[in-house]
Amino acid sequence: MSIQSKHAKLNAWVKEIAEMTQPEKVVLCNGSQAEYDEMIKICVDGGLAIPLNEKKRPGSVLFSSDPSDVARVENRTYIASKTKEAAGPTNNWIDPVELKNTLKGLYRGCMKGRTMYVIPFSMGPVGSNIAKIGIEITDSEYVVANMHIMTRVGDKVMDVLGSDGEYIECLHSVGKPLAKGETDGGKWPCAPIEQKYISHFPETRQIWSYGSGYGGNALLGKKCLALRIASAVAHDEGWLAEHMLILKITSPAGVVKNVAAAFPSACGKTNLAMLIPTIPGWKVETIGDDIAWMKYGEDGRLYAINPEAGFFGVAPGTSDDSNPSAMRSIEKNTIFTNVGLTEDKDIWWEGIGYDAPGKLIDWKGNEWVQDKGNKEQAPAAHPNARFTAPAKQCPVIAPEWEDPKGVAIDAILFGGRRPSTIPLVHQAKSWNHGVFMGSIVGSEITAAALDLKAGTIRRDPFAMLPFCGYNMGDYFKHWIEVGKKSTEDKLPKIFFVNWFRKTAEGKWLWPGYGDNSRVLKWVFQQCEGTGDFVETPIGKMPTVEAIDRPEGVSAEDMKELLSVDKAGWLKELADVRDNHYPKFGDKLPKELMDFLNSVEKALQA
Ligand code: SAT
Ligand code: MN
Repeated sequence: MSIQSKHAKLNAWVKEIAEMTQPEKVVLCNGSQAEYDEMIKICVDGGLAIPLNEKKRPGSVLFSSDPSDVARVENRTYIASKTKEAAGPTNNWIDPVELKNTLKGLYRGCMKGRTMYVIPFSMGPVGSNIAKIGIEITDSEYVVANMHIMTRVGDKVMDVLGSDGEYIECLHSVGKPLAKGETDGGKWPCAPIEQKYISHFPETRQIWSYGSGYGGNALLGKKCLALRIASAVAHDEGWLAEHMLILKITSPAGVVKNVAAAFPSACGKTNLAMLIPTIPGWKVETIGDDIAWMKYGEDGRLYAINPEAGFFGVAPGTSDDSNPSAMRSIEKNTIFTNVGLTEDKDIWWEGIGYDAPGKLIDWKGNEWVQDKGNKEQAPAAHPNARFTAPAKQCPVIAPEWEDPKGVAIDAILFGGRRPSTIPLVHQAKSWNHGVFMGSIVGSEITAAALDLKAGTIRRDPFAMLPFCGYNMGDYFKHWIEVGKKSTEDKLPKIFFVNWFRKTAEGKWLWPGYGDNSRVLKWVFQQCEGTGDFVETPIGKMPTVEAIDRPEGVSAEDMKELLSVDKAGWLKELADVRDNHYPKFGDKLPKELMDFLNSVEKALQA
């Protein structure tokens, strides 16, 4: 069983995998609308998907996954480089030979009773010299349909691949073979947790994923290729593959700046990328909401592309208030996963901006009636429920979002959920100081990963902790090396933001969402050299008047948001010194230790 493409190496690989996994048949995906429709029809006919109300939500469907398969699984995610040192202290490592043996055991016969799909896809505009081609083999129609939205799939990719083009091998199975005559019976297919393996072989640029059908575990173009494998490629080739949104901001005078921003999963990257400014005359447009690939242009500036073609966004909390552009993006042709279903076959989730209209079916398939008095009520939508929507449906998508040369980046932001200590915004004094800031990012844990305790703070350097495909110490060094290839005047300015400050009583100090434009305005001004700022031990900070105060934020609050909490910072840095940096041993660049020492000293002065 194989395919008859022009690419002999691909044909041979497909044949080898088909022999191992033993599917019913093999299909080479062409990326057409008819193919997408057929995938959806197979899922609907099999009881895995529910078509939504054609009048309210045309072309859209709802999937509900198995309760064991609702998010990325970090403790089942592996970087299988030849040595443990190459994977580094922050990744799970297994010897690649051993892991391949284990996986081959699992893959043997795993597609029995299913169709094996071969998906040629491009991360980045097809044919762009920044783009990379992947081939995902999968036995999941859900994956094929999602890949159609999230990447560029099909014949046009095969054309670029030609007869000997390079591609990244991405092998995926849900890990649930079917016996003769057996069907899924409407149950989301996946393997038990201890059989899930999200495996990466950075040296041979391969991805082998087994046992999960959800999100980043299964849509292998996203975190697996565009971050874990791409970060390793970028390290070797001298560019950056980052967990960053890209936005374009235009001032009332018509001046444009492009901003890339790294936040851990489920910290509001999609909301920031689609922000509607609350300050008159300013405009924000979206280029990407999750991943940025950045390379130097001939002018010594960093240019970024969004390698994806869609949004895989967190549904709960998305509303006309928090993100009207996302709400417009998901009006049609959208795949919803693990949200609530209304009686008239529309979707609903916690924080959608209105009460549940009558009786729902929750994400687990049970009847659900909203009980607002009951704070303990289990939610109708899983907290990591998602929408998959084409980026081109976003009303604020920037015209240059598919420009193959990318956009020149003026500023890079780091951030996380930090209820205390970290001010609303501060700016690095230099590129390397910015690398120091990125290296100590910490955030309160969210629901985007299954196996972590929500609510506690963990260090998530550059928001890449679960996504860096090699030794994080080498990754820090790589950022420093990248900076050496240009000069401070051309490099993006680096900022650290925190929308998530709370008072001791637990009240938000900053309204966030559209009001974050006030911080972006200061970032813009700093790039222009027109912002008002003061030098502090932790970096440059806006004067209290430099940021327009939003309604509901008192002058007192503003002062607290923009002050340096010396005691808090000294505790923060002590934690970095005692618990974070030691993990990297002699891989920790000296430059970062120097910043730790000098910032600490300045705070003590
Ligand atoms: O499941 S994904 O990895 O695609 C989403 C996320 O964790 O950001
Ligand atoms: Mn993400």
